[in-house]
Amino acid sequence: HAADAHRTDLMTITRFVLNEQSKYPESRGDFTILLNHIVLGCKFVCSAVNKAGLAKLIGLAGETNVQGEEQKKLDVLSNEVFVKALVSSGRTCILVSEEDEEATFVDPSKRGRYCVVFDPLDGSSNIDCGVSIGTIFGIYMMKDNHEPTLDDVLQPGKQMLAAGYCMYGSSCTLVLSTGEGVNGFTLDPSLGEFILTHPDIKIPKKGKIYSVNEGNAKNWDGPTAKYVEKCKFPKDGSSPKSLRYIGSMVADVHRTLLYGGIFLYPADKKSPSGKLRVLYEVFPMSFLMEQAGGQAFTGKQRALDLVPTKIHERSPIFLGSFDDVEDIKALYAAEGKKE
Ligand code: P6P
Repeated sequence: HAADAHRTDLMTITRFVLNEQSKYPESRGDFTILLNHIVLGCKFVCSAVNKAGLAKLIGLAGETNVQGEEQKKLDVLSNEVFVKALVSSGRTCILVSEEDEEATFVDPSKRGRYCVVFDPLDGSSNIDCGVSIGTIFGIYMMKDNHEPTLDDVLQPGKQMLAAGYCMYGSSCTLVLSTGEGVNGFTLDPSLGEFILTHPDIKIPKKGKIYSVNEGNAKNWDGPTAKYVEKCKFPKDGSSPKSLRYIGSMVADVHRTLLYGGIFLYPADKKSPSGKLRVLYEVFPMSFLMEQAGGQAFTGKQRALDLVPTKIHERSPIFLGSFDDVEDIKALYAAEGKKE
């Protein structure tokens, strides 16, 4: 029976990636090993995040825990777990984390060919109120086999081999693309395995939702203001879009990917480059959107064409359903013609 086959034919994320990688005869399993270590990090964070509330309740996560040790902030702890997992994989040479000012250059004895950029716990300010948060990551291959340098991670997003996020919410969902579409996996805690639950995710061509922090409206530029106005007061007689804004990028992007619509973090007078970071927020989410049939735009260009010059550089971002992003691109193009 199909249902039984599904139950006994467990498509775990490891098996899924092994299947994908087997198409490349030259692959030696390095990517699969790297991914397994990222998955290990996600499992750890999922468990820690779910306990955080309880730990706080029973005083574990106060200033000190029952062992009298200084309780680490969850994002610091998550960062340490990911750095250690990635280094111990023996497949990485450079790591860039939102939590670390400088890039980590892996010791030559443990070095591999991959560069991983990640935000170990994005949106962590939302933990205390139980809002979903997440890990975001992107993977580059080092540019050439010389001594690794920052140039190996200052590559445009279109050079990424893979990108994904893990959302810690009502369930723990890992969404991944290795360049051949987007697939979603849900952690089965009884197995400790991520099981394929959302095969071949495609974002709706057009959506009914816009997602932006309206509190910044005073500082928006013309095209963004015009676009949001169009969402609320459509001139073509169509119904207004709904506003959904969680304030946690992984949650807002995950909803956009599954339901369609557009997520915006525009530039504004206070932050001319917007707020979100290029390497480990904008690029991975833009990579996923394009792989799912959507698109991602910075206000000036295709997001994945951007060439970063600093590892913590920011960029404005408009991403989501293909047609919705087209609409805002048209407004920026019209603005450009005026100048
Ligand atoms: P604002 C969370 O702090 C974060 O980095 C993203 O996860 C989220 O999309 C954004 O900032 C929210 O920013 O300015 O709307 O609170």
